[in-house]
Amino acid sequence: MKKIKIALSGLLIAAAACSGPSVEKESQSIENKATDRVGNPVITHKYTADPAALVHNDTVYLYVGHDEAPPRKEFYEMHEWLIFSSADMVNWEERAALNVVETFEWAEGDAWAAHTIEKDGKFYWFVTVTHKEIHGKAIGIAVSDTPIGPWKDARGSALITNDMTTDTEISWDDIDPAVFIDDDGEAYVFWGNTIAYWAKLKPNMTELDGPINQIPLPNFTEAPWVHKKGDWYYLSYAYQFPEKTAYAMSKSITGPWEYKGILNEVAGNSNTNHQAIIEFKGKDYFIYHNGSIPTDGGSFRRSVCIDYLYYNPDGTLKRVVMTTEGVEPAL
Ligand code: FUB
Repeated sequence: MKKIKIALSGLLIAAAACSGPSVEKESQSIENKATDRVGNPVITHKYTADPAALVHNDTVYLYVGHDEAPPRKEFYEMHEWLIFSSADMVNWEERAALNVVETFEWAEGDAWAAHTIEKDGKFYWFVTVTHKEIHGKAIGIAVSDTPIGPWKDARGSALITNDMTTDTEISWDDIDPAVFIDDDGEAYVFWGNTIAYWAKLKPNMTELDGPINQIPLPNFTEAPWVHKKGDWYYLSYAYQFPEKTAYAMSKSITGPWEYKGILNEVAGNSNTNHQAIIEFKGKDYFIYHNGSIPTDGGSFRRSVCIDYLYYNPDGTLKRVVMTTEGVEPAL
């Protein structure tokens, strides 16, 4: 057991050490002392990927894709999403699953990245799937009265399909929805691969309310996530490939967005990097995935990890330090 811990620690320390520009020492409270705590990955009995987190009633709900990881397959095999919950960011309980083809009649599989958000007492789970009839990936929505279900298809059809975005030849540009509700109650969906898109949502959360817009972001690959802290809006995203996480800031949800640099380095042996950012009980968290479960973890056998996120006084973000220890229980 000890050997496994040392190997895992080495992998993550190596990932952090590759981080190029130095991390400001005073900003990070990584204690350089021996500890037995192995907090990351936070879930170890299943592979989990593409985390999205929702804070509701003093509980954090984590919505993840499930890498099925059949032997020898080196691509994504994902049929369902899973829900975990925690009251302290450390102890996670598996609560429910949502299967693509059982939920969306118009979809044929591929439970890629998703995001759940609450509005007026209903929970909307925006998901990426493969469309049965319209070539390419598509975005659908499941709805529930609780954060864990039961869920049903909110529209009976896709919200966004590949034929609605024609500026790129690829068929997987309509993936990775991230939804944001602004202080005035207006809702927006961000998504994309290669091109970053956004559109306003109608108050019912299940229809677009206006055109599909593009956001110029350097080296945008996928995985947008939008959050707000104080007066600043943050748009983080997967950058280049293999993916780092970069971010931009704006004073308005509709932009313009100013690129601010790298937020997280390549996450060990995973070529994708998919983040969620939340504040919970007074602390800020960066939730992501890597491939660090011994011995088969990797790009298609991913696992969710959690580390702290820190802000500079001017609102910019300090670079994330990925750790083996993870976070302390939130009180
Ligand atoms: O998990 C499948 C895809 O890999 C996601 O949609 C992307 O964000 C990347 O993590």
